[in-house]
Amino acid sequence: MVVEKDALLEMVHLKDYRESKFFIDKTELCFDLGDAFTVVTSKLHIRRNPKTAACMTSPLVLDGSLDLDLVSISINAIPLSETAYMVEEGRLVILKPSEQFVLQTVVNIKPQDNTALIGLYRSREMFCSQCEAEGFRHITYYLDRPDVMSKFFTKIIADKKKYPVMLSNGNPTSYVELGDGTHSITWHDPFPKPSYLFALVAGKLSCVEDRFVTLSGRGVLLQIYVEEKDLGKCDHAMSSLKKSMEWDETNYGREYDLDIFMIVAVDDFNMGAMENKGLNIFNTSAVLADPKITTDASFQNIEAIVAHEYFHNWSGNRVTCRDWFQLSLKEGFTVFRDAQFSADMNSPAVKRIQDVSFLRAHQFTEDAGTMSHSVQPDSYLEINNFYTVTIYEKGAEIVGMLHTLLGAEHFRSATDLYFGRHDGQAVTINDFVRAMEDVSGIDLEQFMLWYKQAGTPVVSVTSEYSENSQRFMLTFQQSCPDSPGQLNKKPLLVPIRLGLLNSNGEPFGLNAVGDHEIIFQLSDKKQSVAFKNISSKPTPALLRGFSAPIKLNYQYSNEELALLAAKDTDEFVRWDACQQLAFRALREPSNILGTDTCSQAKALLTTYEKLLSEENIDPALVGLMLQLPGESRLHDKKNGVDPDAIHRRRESLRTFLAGKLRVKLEAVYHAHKSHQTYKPVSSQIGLRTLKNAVLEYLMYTEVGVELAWQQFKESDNMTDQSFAFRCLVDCSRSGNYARMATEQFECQWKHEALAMNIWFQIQSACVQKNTLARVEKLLKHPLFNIRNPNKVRSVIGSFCSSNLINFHEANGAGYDFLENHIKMLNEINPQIGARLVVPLTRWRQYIAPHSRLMRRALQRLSELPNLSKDISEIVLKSL
Ligand code: B3K
Ligand code: ZN
Repeated sequence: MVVEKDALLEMVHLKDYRESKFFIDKTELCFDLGDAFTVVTSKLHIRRNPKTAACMTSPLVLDGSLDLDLVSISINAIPLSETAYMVEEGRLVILKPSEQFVLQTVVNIKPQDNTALIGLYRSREMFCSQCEAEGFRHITYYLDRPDVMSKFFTKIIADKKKYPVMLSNGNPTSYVELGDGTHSITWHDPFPKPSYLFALVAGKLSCVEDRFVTLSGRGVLLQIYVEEKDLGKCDHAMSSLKKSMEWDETNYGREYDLDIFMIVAVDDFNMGAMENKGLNIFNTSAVLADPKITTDASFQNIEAIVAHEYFHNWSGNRVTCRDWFQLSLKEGFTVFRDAQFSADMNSPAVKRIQDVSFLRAHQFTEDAGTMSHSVQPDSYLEINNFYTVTIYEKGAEIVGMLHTLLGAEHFRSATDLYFGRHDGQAVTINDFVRAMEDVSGIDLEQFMLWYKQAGTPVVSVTSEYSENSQRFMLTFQQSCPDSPGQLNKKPLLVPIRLGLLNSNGEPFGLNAVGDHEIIFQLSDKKQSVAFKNISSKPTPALLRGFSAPIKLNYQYSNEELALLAAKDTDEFVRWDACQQLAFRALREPSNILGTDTCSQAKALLTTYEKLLSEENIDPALVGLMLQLPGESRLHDKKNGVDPDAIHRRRESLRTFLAGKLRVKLEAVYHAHKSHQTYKPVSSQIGLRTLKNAVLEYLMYTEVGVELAWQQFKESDNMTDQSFAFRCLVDCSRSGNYARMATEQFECQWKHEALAMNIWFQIQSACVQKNTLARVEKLLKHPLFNIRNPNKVRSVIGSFCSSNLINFHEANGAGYDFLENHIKMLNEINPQIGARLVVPLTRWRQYIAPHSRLMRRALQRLSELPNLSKDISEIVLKSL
């Protein structure tokens, strides 16, 4: 890794953490929202931290930014002389602060020019804010760090007609009509909070209301604010919110604490949503739902995000992070909580398989690349680059392992202890794990390495069976590849849930009490476990439920994998056995497909045949098992990746399977058409998942286009309509139908921004030749807007991350395309640019000329003057 000197100087290190020398007990803000600029007056009640009293002479350094135009400054109502303070690189330095004082600053800011969408900005006609992680410093001078917690009073003044609704955290305390066409409102949040949880919204918004009565009988007003045209699309989010509130009471004993809980939907938002205290701000895509424009996946996503942000009220807000190195303390834990919730609301098996699939496709890849970092990183240049799948999803897996090791009961006692012990505090991952230790008595010192060591551990398993002694032994050996800055890693504590099956798929008793499943705790580099009274050679079902985020290798025969796929009690193991068979088939040269020698493809075919005839199996599971590993998983190699060959092989295998299974597939397709009114419930979702998985295969046969076209025309829901649309767009023989579907879709949905995102996204991901030209055209479409992150993700993101065959066109046009758009985003929205540049950073994995051309694009980016911290951290680490 070569990181330039200047960049290194700005790195923030965990080892440098020091307590704040000052506290802010009370924060009084006044926002005067104007068209030309906004005036922010802040009155901070500041006090020295008695613990750091040794530094009595140290100045007060407030975070700020170049966006702040300082108008006036006073201490205890007396204007400050110019020699008493400095403004340096955006920061405000008070040279000789006293023990306790009130600092008042007035700054002007221009939210209308804020395209980075960090701090206070405008989205269409409204004002809104995003402060995590360090956005508050773009609003006013402050100690913008999570361990400085303060009570906020926020007054908002604005034109009454343009901004009838003005919101902030907590409860409204006073409202005044100011007579000159403006009005003001004051909000008070009684819970001390860090600045990253501050929020402000003002605009012409309508709201849907409901009520929730908490376990202890307190009434809470629930409000979802949207544009008037979207009022009919809030029911799903509202019911998800009520379910989340009830679930958190039942499962974690957590009650909501304010009188109001508000959600606001905004169009321009860098991510999904934000858990600001009492005032969650959401991307419209994470709130608005209607069967006609929302897919099953989005319905489930909305439910999960609403829950996630709501759960943060305790895991994140009431108990927050001491510093940003502890980010996974709130994110990993909250993802774990929302996954439990989604499992309870829907199908636990499907949820687990989806999560593992996501982890393998994204986190394992991240961990194998140049941005690999531990769940508690040691350093960062730009904290926004660390809102990663490692911090979130691997972090959640670690909490899941704690749950496995402690058992549900102890785990719950430990979270009770954690919330009770640290309520109102800013704490560390260590504090969380300590609560787990204190309750269970388990020594978790070795376990803590999961937070410290980056990389995906590999566990290789071998077995030995002795017929004479009826003994079966499993030997586990663990290792973890080196990652940037981390060599020679130590063995981890890995919980491995397992069982043994006989040749009929029945379970063996594994111990004296006859348990069919155990959790083997691997803690050494190499360790064995033996089972007695095993009357025939068993097939081990390993890592049930994906009990640890590892790569597990065991030399199964095809027959053993087929047995697991058909018979194991654990759905994850069944699905994973199919994936392994598919990987084997995908490695087979495509020219032997259909001949007698394609033994791997045939093994997969036999398994699929059985699966399609099986009764009493969840259709969703069959749908998932039929899906071959995505192309991106096949790119997941250290070197030698040939995107063209991978694409061709996968297409050939699908053609082969579709040809052989056609009759069955057609029958399944027709049998699973639902005639019920659409509902996003798991029973129906399962049917649609299977039906569409089957349709995808049928596109490789002569009946596909007709079926997809029928489905496109007749469906009454976006899941089926968009799936059929995707099938037609991607299919080489759909001819006029693809064009007609594209036109009809646009004509039908041009007034629905969220539906049009799907339209953009499907076309940009089209695997047919010349898609880049089509993407260039989409960028000129009147509905495309480079300032809107959803649109950028739908077109540029979709092309560069999901359309591997076109992005990696051998002439390098895809790479140049991305480079040019990163340059634009560097000026407009660096955070989004940094997310999008990642595919280029994998250049080492590819064969020539890809690797050279990708690297060249990165090199040119690195030479750009004014390259943002966000993008340069990713680019420089990758070169
Ligand atoms: N906490 C926010 C993410 C903030 C991202 C800042 N770049 C949403 C969430 O995880 O719930
Ligand atoms: Zn979160």
